[in-house]
Amino acid sequence: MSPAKPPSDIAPESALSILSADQRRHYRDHGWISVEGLVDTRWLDRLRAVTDEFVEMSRELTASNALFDLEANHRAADPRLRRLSSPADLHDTYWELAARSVITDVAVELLGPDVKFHHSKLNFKAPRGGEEVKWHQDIQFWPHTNYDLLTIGVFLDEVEAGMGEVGFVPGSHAGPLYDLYDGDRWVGALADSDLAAADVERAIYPTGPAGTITVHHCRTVHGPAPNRSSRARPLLLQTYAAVDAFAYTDLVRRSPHGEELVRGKPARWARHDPRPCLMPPTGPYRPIFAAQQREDEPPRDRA
Ligand SMILES: O=C(O)CCC(=O)C(=O)O
Repeated sequence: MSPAKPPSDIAPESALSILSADQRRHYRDHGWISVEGLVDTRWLDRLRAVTDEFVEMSRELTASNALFDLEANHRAADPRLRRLSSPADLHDTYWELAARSVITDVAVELLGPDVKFHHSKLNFKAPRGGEEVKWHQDIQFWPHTNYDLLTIGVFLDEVEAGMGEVGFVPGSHAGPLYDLYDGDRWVGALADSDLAAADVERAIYPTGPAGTITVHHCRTVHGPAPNRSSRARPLLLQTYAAVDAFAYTDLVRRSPHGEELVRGKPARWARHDPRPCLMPPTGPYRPIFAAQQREDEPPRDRA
């Protein structure tokens, strides 16, 4: 017999819980939460040191590649990165944060007890104009048999209003999935005509000191804002899945830690949510920024 879905009631918190029952309820009802200063200074120092090394490496590049997604005005003297792709596959420090830290505990408290890592990315949002990410939902980029996936963002530096903080539309995880195609073309963003229906005006934009985390559900509508400040806004994002959510695409199957179990036991049964999911086009991987800015064809992305 196939296992039943775990009850969605909020379990009482234990002495070891990272999140309070109220925070877990907020995530369930609103599809996002933020927790100020959760990641400690020791972690932040390690993460920043490794990140500085990757920024140094990017100086010699003149074009984006599989690891580094560069802004058009990236220069050796003034490195402007949009994204470092799959950091958890590139350095043990990022992987340790994803797999064995307070962040993993948060993923387990919201999805658990059995949880897989899916993928990670580090979005830099460079100062003075660092590129916006348009309104979107994540799951259409990497559809699964159900919707028990979430992404945890860690602020590597303080984020104040105007620094390109991400906005989340409360309750949108329980609403429709939007079409991220424009006609036949995958654009990875909601159509302008859907923005009113998605009520993006109601979005909440969490700010906070370095170490603050945001957690958003894979159906939550979230997006944009360019960085107008004079500081970069490095946001380290890691995505997790309940073990019985199985991917329909092979996006991370070749990445070293893609779909690796981080807590509990693997699943033998896939759990299927009856709600349909939009599929991204097949083809080579292309970063979200390129898709949304229509920098090139062909189409495919991991959000
Ligand atoms: O970095 C950001 O501002 C947004 C990130 C995001 O929504 C994404 O990469 O899916």
